Amino acid sequence: MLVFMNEMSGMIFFVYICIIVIKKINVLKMKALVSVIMGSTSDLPVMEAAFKFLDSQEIPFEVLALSAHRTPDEVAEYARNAHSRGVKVIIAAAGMAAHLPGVIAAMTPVPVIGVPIKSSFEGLDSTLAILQMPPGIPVATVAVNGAQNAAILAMQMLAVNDPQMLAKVVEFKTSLKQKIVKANDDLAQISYKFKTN
Ligand code: C2R
Repeated sequence: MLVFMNEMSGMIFFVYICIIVIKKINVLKMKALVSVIMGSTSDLPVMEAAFKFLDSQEIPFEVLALSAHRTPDEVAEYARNAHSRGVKVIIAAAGMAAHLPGVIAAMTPVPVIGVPIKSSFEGLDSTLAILQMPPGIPVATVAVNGAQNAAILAMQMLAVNDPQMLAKVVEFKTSLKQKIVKANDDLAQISYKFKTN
């Protein structure tokens, strides 16, 4: 009996490992719909909010470090080929003199969302560098360190042509409402002599 149970648990463990490996292989075979680029791995802690959101929505994404200043040739090659690799939206994050999103936008038909990273001057330098694009080359700019909003906007862009993605957007927006409903329930518990609700 004990031997049989040991064999069974071994078998279950083997099947479990197989499922994990197959899932991972399937993800590796997927084409990224969203490409997340950052000027440096020092931007990574901020950008993790975007990865978490895309992962939670099961949107295939890739992550790369590229710099218009330090790797201009690689940026050009990346930007010129992104659309033919199936990338639908690019999120580009950079701090300081943040030329990366604009340079990428100049070389791709794919919409670019810029995330200004707060690394100096409270992020004002990178915000202006990303936001103040000349006519003809727009970069959709989110708030300083607004990585999650960049990912949400990317999902909304994907939803334009995809009813399943649109359903995810609607579900996400509904979840935001629930948060405020709960907040008001919590606030109702706070009591003060002159508080009327
Ligand atoms: P390091 O921490 O590597 O010195 O980078 C990066 O995004 C980062 O926030 C400091 C900051 O420089 C930014 N960076 C850019 C570009 N490349 C790197 N703004 C670019 O090409 O625009």
